[in-house]
Amino acid sequence: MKHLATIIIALSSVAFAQDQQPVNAIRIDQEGYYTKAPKVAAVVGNITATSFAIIDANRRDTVYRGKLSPQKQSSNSSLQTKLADFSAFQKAGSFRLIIPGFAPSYIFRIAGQVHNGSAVALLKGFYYQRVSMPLQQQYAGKWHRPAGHPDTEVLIHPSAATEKRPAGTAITSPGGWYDAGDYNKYIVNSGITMGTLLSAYEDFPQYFNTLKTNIPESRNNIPDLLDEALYNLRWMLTMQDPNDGGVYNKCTNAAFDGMVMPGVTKLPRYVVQKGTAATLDFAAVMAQAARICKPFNKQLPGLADTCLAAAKQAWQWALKNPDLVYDQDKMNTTHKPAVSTGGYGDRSFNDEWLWAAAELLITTGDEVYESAVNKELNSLLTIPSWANVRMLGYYTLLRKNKTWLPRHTAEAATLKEKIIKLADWYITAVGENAFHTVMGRQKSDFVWGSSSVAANQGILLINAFLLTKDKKYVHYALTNLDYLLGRNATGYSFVTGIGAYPVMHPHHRPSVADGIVEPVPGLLSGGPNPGRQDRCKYEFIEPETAFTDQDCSYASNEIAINWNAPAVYLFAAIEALSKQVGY
Ligand code: 9MR
Ligand code: 9MR
Repeated sequence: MKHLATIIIALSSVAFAQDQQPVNAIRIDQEGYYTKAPKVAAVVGNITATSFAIIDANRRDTVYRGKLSPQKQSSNSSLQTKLADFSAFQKAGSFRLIIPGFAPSYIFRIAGQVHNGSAVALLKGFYYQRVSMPLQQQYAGKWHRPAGHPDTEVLIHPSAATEKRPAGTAITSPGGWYDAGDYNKYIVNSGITMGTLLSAYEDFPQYFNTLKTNIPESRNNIPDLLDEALYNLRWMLTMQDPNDGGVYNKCTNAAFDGMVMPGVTKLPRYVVQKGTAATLDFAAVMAQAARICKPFNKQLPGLADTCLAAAKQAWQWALKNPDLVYDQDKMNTTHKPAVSTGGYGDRSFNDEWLWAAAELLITTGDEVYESAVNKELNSLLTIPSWANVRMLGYYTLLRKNKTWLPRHTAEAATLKEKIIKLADWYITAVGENAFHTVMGRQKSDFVWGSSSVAANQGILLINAFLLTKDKKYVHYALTNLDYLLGRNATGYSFVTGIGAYPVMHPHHRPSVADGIVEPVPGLLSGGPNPGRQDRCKYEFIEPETAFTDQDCSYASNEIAINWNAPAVYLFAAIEALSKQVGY
């Protein structure tokens, strides 16, 4: 304890002792911990200390002492850690964690609803991605900016030409969200993003009915989450060719814009080739949106019907074009201009069929969609990604509904069992994990957009909770929220604007070009990706450490709507459930 005493004395001086290295070795959830939830921190290094203490951030007295875990070897890097479990300390306030030989942790809060701030920020992140309207200061604060691309004159690319819409025809396709750090709009990626956000609403309507994000629509008697989603939904509707129901893969520049503010460049915008994945994802989103918009018919006259008609028309097109891959390289051999923006070139569509059929079935109750659902009930379960949306369909089938559940009790039971089994598989290794997170179950968790892997694992666990009411699943989901906010091998909070040490230089054109020190807030950085496809300089290259907070790093430090959406779901779900599970 002598060490501890020395540190406490050091803390009372103005600055922390300079010789305590390394800084930020104590990895905490930088936003904080719920008063009565499990609370864990990890300290990285070769650690001789065996104990830790929590001190009050203001009074600087010791309020809790605990024992560190034995040293752990991470299976995702050469890092070693010890864990500090202070779950038993259940007092609200502001604290630091101290360990002899290390600089004190950042200040963290212990409180109820401690993650409401980040849940709101992550949803607000979508507002900052809006394409065709000015972001006014009263909503956007210092990140206010003029409208980006108007997209009121978008050309039919030769790859998308039809008799009624020959190449060069101008259509209008305004609005929507920029996909990521780039300025293009992709239907496939909008699909999973919208499905995830709309599912968050369907699973936690009460929470979202009162959640405000200070957007221009905040007073219109529609939940802000839906208002935000509608901004993109209305764009998506423009991406369907009304003549045949097919959906264009994307609305895009021919090549990526430079690192400039949106709308500065005036280069032509195109819609390119229709595709099966895009059209089925579109059908799924429109079908789900139709049933969600229905009760808002007064505020949104006719929109539910429009969505449902669009979904059905898309489904019909897909039946006639069941295997149309978007192969950009191949397309570029026959059509000009060549297009080099994001491909999202999915090649297998069984999962999109299941998802679209499931959403259409639940919304309409129409048996024509049933066989397509039944065919796909026995597939392997995996957490979703832009190229694999099957799980979204499964979640929907099991969500409280009058259409499928009551008539398929046996199938539902099997599906439920499989989801729980997968959730259980994810949680079995947390005890050995060096950061005490579900994330990192496998090295392959660390891919391009690994932060969304963590968030989607969290969603799986939340669904396991919804199906079983077993609180342990929420506790485990929370470990991945902690991961995203700093209890990880990099030490960063991956959400811009949240925590003491958040990413500051995401590959996000507005954040690079706006001249403001802080990046646009509420955006989730992609996270460690040992693929390092951007060839920036990385100081660390192991699976869980291959991350660099530089704006050149689109492979580890871009932001994207399909990463923010599962984070919105995870953070909002845990906030929404926090009372029920006793946090
Ligand atoms: O900014 C682009 C980012 O959104 C993409 O994820 C990434 C991979 O497709 O490409 C980025 O654009 C880079 C381009 O591929 C190569 N020249 C530099 C561009 C900006 O860094
Ligand atoms: O998220 C996508 C990732 O799974 C792919 O490996 C990568 C390369 O094709 O592209 C990512 O998506 C990018 C898209 O192509 C363009 N906008 C930015 C997206 C995030 O980096």
